[in-house]
Amino acid sequence: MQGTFRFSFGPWNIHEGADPFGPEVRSSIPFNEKLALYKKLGFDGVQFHDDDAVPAMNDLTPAQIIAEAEALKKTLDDHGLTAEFVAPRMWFDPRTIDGGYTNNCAKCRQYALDRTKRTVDIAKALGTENIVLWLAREGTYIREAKDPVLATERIGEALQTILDYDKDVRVMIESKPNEPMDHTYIPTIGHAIAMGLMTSDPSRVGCLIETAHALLANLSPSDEMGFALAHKKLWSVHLNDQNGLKFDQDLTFGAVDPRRALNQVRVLDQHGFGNNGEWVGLDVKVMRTQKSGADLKHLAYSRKIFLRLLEISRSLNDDMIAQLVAERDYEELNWYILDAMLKG
Ligand code: XLS
Ligand code: MG
Repeated sequence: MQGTFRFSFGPWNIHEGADPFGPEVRSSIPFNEKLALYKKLGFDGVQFHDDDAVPAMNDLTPAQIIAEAEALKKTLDDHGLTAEFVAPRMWFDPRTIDGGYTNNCAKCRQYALDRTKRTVDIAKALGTENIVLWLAREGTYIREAKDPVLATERIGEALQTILDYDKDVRVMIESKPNEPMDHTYIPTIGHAIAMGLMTSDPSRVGCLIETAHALLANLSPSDEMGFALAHKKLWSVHLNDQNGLKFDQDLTFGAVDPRRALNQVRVLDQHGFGNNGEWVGLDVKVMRTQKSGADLKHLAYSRKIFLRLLEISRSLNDDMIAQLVAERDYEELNWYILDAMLKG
């Protein structure tokens, strides 16, 4: 079996110019100009946060939000682009700094649920049924601040609210163990998949795996993908790279460990990822000091590296691999893979 690959990214992957520790290093690119760049970079899909699509949504009525999203759908059509998913960006709102669905304050939790319903409205208007939940602040800085049982139940109830709100919507949970919180409640993809079981319709709850998030949990991204594929739950990916256990770096795919990247491409390809319309998302950030004019290369090169690794993976001789595995000659298999990569 082989996969079918088309690529997406979010407008946040073309970054504002400010280095958090220093002066502006490049100028910001307006949203509409970003849309015009997608095709040139080889991408057909756009991933959205709700307020990427409708920036002033907190000040608009539900009907106004839908009207703005419908206007954006026309712009996407003009550019020949497809919306892959919409995600509620709740971690910036003052009401959700201690979490949305797991906030200890009932009014704040209600805001989180209402906001998520608006996210679903935006998704529908943009022509997608996919909602991503990166549960950024659903966790704690100190364990005593929340009850973990209640918090888990509240995330389950939020999922149920989304599924009940729209009968076609599908939720992809994006796990991450830390940052911005010290610990989150959905740290790995096993946790994400288990959350679906707390709802009345687990078939509409899947997941999105981000390379860096798996690495921050000290796990193998390709094995995380394999686990989700075996459960038929891998509905999107955020490929990137990460240099050890630190903040979420979102480096160019394969930049730190090309072999680890090869194994992600390989598991996706060998298990038909994309054949049901899944997208390959590249959640990569420009390097902090990269100047204007050179600040799109992380996207183009991440895609190129994926395709180059795909060629290498497909050139590997499966019979030879099977024979080396049967002989338990893992050192020879190691050499075979490394040699292919160094030649490729
Ligand atoms: C975090 C993600 C995030 C989601 C959507 O790593 O990039 O923005 O994918 O909320
Ligand atoms: Mg991500």
